[in-house]
Amino acid sequence: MALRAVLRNKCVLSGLLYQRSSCSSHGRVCATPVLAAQQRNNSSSSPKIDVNFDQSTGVAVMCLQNPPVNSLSLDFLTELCIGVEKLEMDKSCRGLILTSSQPKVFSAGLDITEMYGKSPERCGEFWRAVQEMWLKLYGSNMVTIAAINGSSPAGGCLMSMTCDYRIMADNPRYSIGLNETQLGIVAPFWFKDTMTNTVGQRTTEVALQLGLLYNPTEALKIGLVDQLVPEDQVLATATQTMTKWLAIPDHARAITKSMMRKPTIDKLTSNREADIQYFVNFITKDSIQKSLGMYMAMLKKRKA
Ligand code: CO8
Repeated sequence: MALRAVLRNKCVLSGLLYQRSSCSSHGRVCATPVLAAQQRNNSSSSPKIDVNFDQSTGVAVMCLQNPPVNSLSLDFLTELCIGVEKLEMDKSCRGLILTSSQPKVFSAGLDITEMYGKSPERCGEFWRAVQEMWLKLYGSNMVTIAAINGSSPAGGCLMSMTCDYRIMADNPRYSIGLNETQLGIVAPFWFKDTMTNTVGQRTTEVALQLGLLYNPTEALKIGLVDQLVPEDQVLATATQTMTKWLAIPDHARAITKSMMRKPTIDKLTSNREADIQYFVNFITKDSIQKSLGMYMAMLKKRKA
C-alpha cells in the first residue's frame, strides 16, 4: 500500500513542467575535480541550472548558477522544477546533490525584486513556483543532499532543509537561517513546518521570531546542518555521503521518508490556493512593500 503511494507520487511528479530530456553530452557541466573524474553519460544544460547526471552511480549534481547570488526568480524556479522533475522521472537517477557555482553563496533566497512593485497576478504566479519548488524537493523520492558551499538565507535555507542531509562549508563568514522577520515579512506556515521538522519547535520559535541567521558552527549545534567540512571538500563529502544513503534499499528508504514528510506536504497541497491568496494580499500591502524597498536599499548601501 505504502509502496504504491510512493510509486503514485512518482507519477504525479510528471506534472505540467515535465519535458523529456534530450540530454546532450556536449552540455556545459559544473566543472569540479570530483565531477571531472566521473563518467558523464547524461548531462543537460540551461542558463541558470547545470545538471550533471552520472548514470554509473545514479547520482545527479545540480549546480545553481544564477549570478550574482542564486536568488530564486520565477525563471530560475521554473528551470529548477523542470530539472528536478526530469531526474525524478528517470528511474536510473537515485540521488540528487544540490550545490552552487556562485562564490560564497549557496542561494540568497527568494528574489526580492519578484516581490517588489509587481502586480498581484505576477506575485501569484511567482508564489505558485515557490510552492512547486518546495513540493518537488521535499516530496522527492530520490536521496537529496545539500552541499552548502556559501551563505543560505531565507528561501536558500528552505531549499537546503528540503534535502535529506546538509553539508556546509566551515567558513564563519557564511550564514544560514530563516531571516524573514528582518525584512518585515513572515515565513509562511510550510517554511515554519519544514524548520520545525528539522530542528524542533522551541528552536524554530526563537529563530523565526528573531529572524536568526546562524554561522556554520551554530547551525551544526542546533541541527540545521548535519556536517561541516572545509570549503574545498563540500562536494566530495556530499558524494561520499550519498554512497552511504544509496546503500539502503530505495523502496524502504523512500517509504520511510514519505511517512515522515507526508503530513507536512499534505497541509500545503490542501491549502495551496489559499496560501497563494494570502501571500498576494500580504506582499502587495503598502507597508510590506515599504519594508521590502528599505531592505533592498540597505543591501545596496551595505555594498557601497
Ligand atoms: N533578491 C534579489 N537580489 C538580491 C538578493 C535577493 N534575495 N540578495 C542579494 N541581492 C542582490 C544585491 O542587492 C546585490 O545587487 P547589486 O549588485 O545590484 O547591488 C547583489 O545581489 C549582490 O549582493 P551582495 O553584494 O549583498 O552579495 P554578497 O556576496 O556580499 O552577500 C548574501 C550575499 C549574503 C546572500 C547577501 O546578498 C544577502 O544577505 N542577501 C539578502 C538575503 C535575504 O535576506 N534574502 C531574503 C529573501 S526573502 C525569502 O527568501 C523568503 C520570503 C518569504 C516570503 C513570505 C511572505 C508571506
